[in-house]
Amino acid sequence: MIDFIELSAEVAAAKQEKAPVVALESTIITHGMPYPQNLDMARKVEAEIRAHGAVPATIAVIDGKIRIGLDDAAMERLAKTPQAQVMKLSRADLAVCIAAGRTGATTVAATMICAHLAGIGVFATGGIGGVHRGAENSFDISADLQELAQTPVTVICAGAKAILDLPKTLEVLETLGVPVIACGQDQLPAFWSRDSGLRAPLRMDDPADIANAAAARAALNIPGGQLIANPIPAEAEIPRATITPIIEQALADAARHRIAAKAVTPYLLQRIFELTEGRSLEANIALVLNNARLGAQIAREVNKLHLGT
Ligand code: PSU
Ligand code: MN
Repeated sequence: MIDFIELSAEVAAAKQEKAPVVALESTIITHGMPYPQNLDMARKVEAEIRAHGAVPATIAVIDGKIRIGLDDAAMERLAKTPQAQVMKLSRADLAVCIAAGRTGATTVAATMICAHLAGIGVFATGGIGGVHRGAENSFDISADLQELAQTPVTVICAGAKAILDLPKTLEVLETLGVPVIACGQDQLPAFWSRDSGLRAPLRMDDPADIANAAAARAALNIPGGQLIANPIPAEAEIPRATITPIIEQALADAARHRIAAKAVTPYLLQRIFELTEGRSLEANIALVLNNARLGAQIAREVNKLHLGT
């Protein structure tokens, strides 16, 4: 393997034993949540995956090395580092961060690239990037969508946030040939809310079916991954009617402060956290844990296919 990739002892042992592994991103830690809740979330998500029979691999670039699986010290260091001091890495930035020996947190796109390099096919997160509202003027479309089109990793999320333009995000995913598969319901979930008001293009409720779909895609030689949209648990959701005006307010504030490019998503998340007095963060943590659980189940099914059991 390329010498700037380092597997943690736990992940290396899992690979050796052919145990199921679930990748996790680090931008959610550095740019998605405040300290100390981010660190607490990162530890709980890993514990949840272990409790469901898989091995977690949180991915980040630390001092120019891609780390697949972080020990607690690295996790804590990352969680405490101010946003301005850690690069937010997407496909465009990964190689530069490594060459410069810097530290960066991987977005969905960069985590998919690193997971695939390490032979990990399942990745659980909160929300993916997508087509931003007003993209017809700003051209702000997350590189996460392109990555899903080309890198064979199954990504479990809770839908896309309503800070994005959800119909446009679905259209771009369809154009790129990315299967968007709702789990447990017909509707596309919208991150903090269970229902976006849009029907998901596809639905699969059984982790074994989701694993089979990934295998069939590979057998057909179709590049790219799958996006699994897993609704937030009912008891943790913020209903759409409650969150909609808050999102509108946060978007208006972002426009007023001329927030652009990579800063948009972190700004909106922080603003919504303030406007909901922390409730958005509680919901965010609940949905990530829920996705970690489903990720572990899917990884176990994928593993059975590989082992032929
Ligand atoms: N959505 C969230 N929390 C996050 C992100 C998205 O609910 O932390 C992060 C993810 O890492 C995602 C990235 O890949 O933001 C997308 O950023 P951009 O829109 O700049 O591509
Ligand atoms: Mn963007």
